[in-house]
Amino acid sequence: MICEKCKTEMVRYKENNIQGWKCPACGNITICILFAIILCSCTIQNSQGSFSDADSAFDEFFAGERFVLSPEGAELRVDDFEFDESDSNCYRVGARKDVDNDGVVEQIIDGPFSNGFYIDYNNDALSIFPQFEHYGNVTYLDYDDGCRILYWDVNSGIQFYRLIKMDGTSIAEDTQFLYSEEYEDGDTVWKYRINGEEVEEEYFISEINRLLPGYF
Ligand SMILES: [Ca+2]
Repeated sequence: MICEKCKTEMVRYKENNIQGWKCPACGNITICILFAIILCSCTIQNSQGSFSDADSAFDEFFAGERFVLSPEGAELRVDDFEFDESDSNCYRVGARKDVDNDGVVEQIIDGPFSNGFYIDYNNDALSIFPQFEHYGNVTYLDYDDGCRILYWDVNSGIQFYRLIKMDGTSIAEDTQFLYSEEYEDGDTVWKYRINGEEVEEEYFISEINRLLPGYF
């Protein structure tokens, strides 16, 4: 590097944590301030867990270089999962998106069938989420105010939906909708429940449309 002031060849300069180039002729020091800013920037990103940190960690998991903690605390490697993009019985690599709304991407794993989970990156460790009870199918929905996780199960006599909004590792919103066919006094009737409490059909529909706009 050439000194901008006197055009002399500069030499490497290092003092404490500051590095750069110093001109042996005029004493001009360059780069060191910029370098200090870069160091500072990297430290901030690492402490929060940046997108690139998470991406690298997921890549290392798929390369077999990292384990992921199961909800039970087991250290699982990629070989502990059977991945096959063409087989619905197997796990499939899904999208990377900010499922838990903390500003850092998660790795979604789809399958088997319509099930799935996501891998969270936090404090340089990978963990499987959800760590709460998991129902059947899972869908990830993007809304203006953040991602929602929808667990759902539908068969002839029951429709179940659990809508969750995560705030990092904690649950910010959790609503369960149950629409089921039941026998009552010898007749078959449909019952509507929100978080276990029976409600009127009209209210049930308005709430499910309010919390899942555009879904049905
Ligand atoms: Ca996240």
